[in-house]
Amino acid sequence: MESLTAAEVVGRTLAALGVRDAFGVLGSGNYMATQTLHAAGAAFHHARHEGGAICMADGYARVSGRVGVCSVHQGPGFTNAMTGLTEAAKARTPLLLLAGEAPAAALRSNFRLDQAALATTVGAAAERVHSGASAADDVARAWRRAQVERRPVLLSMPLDVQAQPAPEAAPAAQAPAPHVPAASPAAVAEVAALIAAARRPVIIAGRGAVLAGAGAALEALGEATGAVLATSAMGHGLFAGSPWAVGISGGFASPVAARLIAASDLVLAFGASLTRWTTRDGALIDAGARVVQVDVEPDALGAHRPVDVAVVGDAAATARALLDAGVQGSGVRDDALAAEIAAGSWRDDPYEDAGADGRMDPRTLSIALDGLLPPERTVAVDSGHFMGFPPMYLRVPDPAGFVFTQAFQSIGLGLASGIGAAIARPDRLTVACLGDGGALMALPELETLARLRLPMLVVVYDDAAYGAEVHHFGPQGRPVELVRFGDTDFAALARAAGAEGLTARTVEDLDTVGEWLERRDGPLLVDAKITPDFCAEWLEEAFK
Ligand SMILES: Cc1ncc(C[n+]2csc(CCOP(=O)(O)OP(=O)(O)O)c2C)c(N)n1
Repeated sequence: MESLTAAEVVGRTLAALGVRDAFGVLGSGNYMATQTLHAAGAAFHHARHEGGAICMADGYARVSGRVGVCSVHQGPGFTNAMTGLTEAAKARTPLLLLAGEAPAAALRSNFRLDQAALATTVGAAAERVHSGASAADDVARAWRRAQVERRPVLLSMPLDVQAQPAPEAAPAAQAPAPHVPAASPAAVAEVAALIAAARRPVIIAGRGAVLAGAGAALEALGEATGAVLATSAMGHGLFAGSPWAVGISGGFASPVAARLIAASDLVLAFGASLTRWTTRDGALIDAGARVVQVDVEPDALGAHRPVDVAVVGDAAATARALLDAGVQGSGVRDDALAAEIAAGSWRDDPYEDAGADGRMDPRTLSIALDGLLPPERTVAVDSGHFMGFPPMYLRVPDPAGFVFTQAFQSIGLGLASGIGAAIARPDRLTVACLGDGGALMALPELETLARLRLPMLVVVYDDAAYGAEVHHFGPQGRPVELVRFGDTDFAALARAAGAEGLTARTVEDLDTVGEWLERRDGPLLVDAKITPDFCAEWLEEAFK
């Protein structure tokens, strides 16, 4: 029998667990495990920075529902991945981060660092390959935790352990289906009573509802109660296509959505933590409204605002339990409401175009993109002032069509999470929407995008500034010259990296995107020059 090392068994076990794609940056500490995983059949997508690699695995997991896999070198390879790891932890992405590790006895190794402590500090779980004999089990345990606990798990591989002989991977046990707690009968009865008394209920579904696959159950609950349907920004797309869906609740809510949500007398939050962003600092929840919050995590209940009924339960299982209990509500879903909702999107909302001097109004740009791009799309969005425009104006087919890396509110994660999403869903056009600041922070992955020849669209909302900061401090009368930059030629940067580049100063300039859509033979970056002067209302409100 062929003799294997622990590192090889790690790779083989991951392949046996069904890993099809892995992302990472190779160094000596993760070389053997990754090479073996690749040799056993998984594609390896090499990033140029570990910060990109981890976001690729995160984006991949978000749109595919599979566990994302990222592989990095020990020490600096691992620390480079920290921001993306934190985002994945806060967004509850099931992900395995494979990392080399200095041997336990190498106390003065340059690479030495308490990786497990760092991982757990940011909300990931930490596991280790303990010995050659246990390597296969160690991998299977880390994998299971990622799935069951819906979070990233670091699997550290000490270099000395990697070299130990190890028994061939036993056929790895697939992780059991995650445990889904339903609400208790008492909680169901309490919520049912509130529903019976409500006249204008609204269901607000968040990322927990997306992770629970609760869309159909919540739509059925909406049917039974007459509720208006909304999502948090993180749940965007969950009710796509429903005539009773008003879109996103919070700062991104259209005037019609805001009116209907604020007029509700019962808020049913499923897997949504009702942050200040989702409630528009509380303004979208009427003072007399009753609030029910359903979440699998007890500590999420009431964390951002008081709730009348706090229910520990999975969003889908709890919605089904309510339906099984025969809940009935008296919300009115009539033709007038349907017509108001149908005509109430942001795209229908009139505005005065603020474009000037060869720079577009970001709303006009977004509406043009929505009309141009095929409906089967994945929209990945970075952070910054611009980040409201894509969710407000670009439709998505379902929640897997929307990757919103805002759990940690870091800029610079959007390009790489888009790359991961594009690899996971080649059947859809991925469009990564970035600010110029976030794009420059992610620049190494422009080379990855070009090298992998991904047929992906990158749109840079380029205001030549850290717009969020300009709009934050400018109105306070503070100087903002430190956060305004000279013009960056992103089209030239794209071409230098091996992608196509286009500079767009008007909507007509986007005609080239239409031509590219016909062939999609590689990535296209659009440097969309937008006016730095227009500030989105949601940001203005937030900074007041
Ligand atoms: C990693 C990180 N650094 C700094 C910030 C603070 N920050 C928030 S928005 C922003 C500006 C982003 O600029 P850009 O990407 O151009 O988007 P814009 O705001 O102009 O739309 C900054 C620096 C952050 N959120 N994350």
